[in-house]
Amino acid sequence: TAQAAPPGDRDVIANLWSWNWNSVARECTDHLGPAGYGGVQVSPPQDSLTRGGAVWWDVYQPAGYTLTSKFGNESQFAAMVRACHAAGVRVYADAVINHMTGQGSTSYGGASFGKYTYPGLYSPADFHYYSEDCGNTDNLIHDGDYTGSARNVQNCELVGLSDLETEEEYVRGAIAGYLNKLIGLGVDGFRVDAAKHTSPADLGNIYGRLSGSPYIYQEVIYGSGEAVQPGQYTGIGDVLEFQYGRYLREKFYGNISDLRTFGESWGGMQPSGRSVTFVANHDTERGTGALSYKDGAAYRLATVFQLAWNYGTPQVYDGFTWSDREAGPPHTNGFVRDAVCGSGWECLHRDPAITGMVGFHNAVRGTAVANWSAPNGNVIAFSRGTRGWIAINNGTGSHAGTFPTGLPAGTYANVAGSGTVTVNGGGQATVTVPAKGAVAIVAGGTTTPPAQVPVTFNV
Ligand code: LAG
Ligand code: CA
Repeated sequence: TAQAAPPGDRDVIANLWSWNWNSVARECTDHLGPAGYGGVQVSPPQDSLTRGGAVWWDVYQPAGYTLTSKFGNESQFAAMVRACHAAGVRVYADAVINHMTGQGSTSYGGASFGKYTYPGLYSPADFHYYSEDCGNTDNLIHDGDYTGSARNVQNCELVGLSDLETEEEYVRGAIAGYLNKLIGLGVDGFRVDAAKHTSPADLGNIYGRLSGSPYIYQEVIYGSGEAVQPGQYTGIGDVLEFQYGRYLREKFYGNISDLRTFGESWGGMQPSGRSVTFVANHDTERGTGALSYKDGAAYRLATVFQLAWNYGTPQVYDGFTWSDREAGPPHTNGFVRDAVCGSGWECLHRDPAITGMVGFHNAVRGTAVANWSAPNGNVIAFSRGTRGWIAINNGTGSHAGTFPTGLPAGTYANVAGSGTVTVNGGGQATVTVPAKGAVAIVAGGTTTPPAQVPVTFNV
């Protein structure tokens, strides 16, 4: 199969991580479609180890490829895909295909298994452990392997998870069979989990067996000087751009005026057309290198910037709120309960500033950044061609100023906040940008401010 292009005119992906299928379906219909999101990423749909709801990470330990999981069953999954499609939202599934579960014996779907033995699917000969392709005697990936050995990063076990021998014909066929089953249910593409731990040759072979032309974006975490690099995977699909969120954290805690040249020229970043960007994901929000909902207004503002900037395919993250890094989402007997925004769930994607900026992003597609100005380190403003203009203030006090907007004279609604902006005959606007806030306008956009919707964002 040819490499699929990133999604078309509505390309923003909501990452509804750990949401159950019924809730994703409801969200597509009621919020994602109406707001202009073009896709939704859903959690791993295959059966997995269960730890009875205590942890979130059991779903990254596949027990088989049937579709009863902590998020619902196959018919709920299929109904979700139909609901999202009816709302104009494509569905991308988190594909855990590098490994199988490395522990336990009980799954959500009621399968019984042991390490290296998953009845009816894989037996010991299907794992690197038995082929002795890993260079470490304990069969684990060690920290030092990342800079030294692509072989070990790809053939040893990631945190002790049973590493599939993806060079093998049977394994490639079984993985492709699973992904094709999802495609048969209407899935439009995949976030490939732990792609760094499977060689591009093996993944390329597997992708070549897929029906249709799914959109594929791969998790290859960039590390300076490492043996496995994201650029080794951009010939077979897109990549999740990990440097993007690292830099945004640095600049939103420093000077956002540094962002003037932000993009491919920055260390470790991939070409815009091959990158899926995110301010946070489920791993980075539990680490220290990226912003998360716990950063409050700076996190929201970084997401506003992401949707305005001309780089990559933006993904907006939304998981559940937490204090224990390992704790699972609200559940009953391990099965995830319906998501309730403002009560255990983050729901940044519903924030009016964010939905307004999804509309902005869609409206300015294909235009370059112009009319840059940065009156101080905390305030930036720029246009996207002559289609949209935004001012962002990361400071703790409001900022008043006059800016070139590139837009025709008129009165525009502020899609990133409230009120209106008047552009004069010379294309200039005099605005007050609120502290930790933004003012954004779109050519041809309504001149009537949108009704104020209750803010559901949880800070
Ligand atoms: C990923 N990308 O490469 C996911 O984004 C990441 O969240 C996954 O790790 C990882 N790959 C495997 O799919 C998560 C947790 C780990 C957890 C793992 C498997 O961050 O902590 O490991 O999922 O469930 C857990 C225990 C380990 C144990 C391991 C195997 O935390 O201590 O060794 O299970 O039993
Ligand atoms: Ca591997």
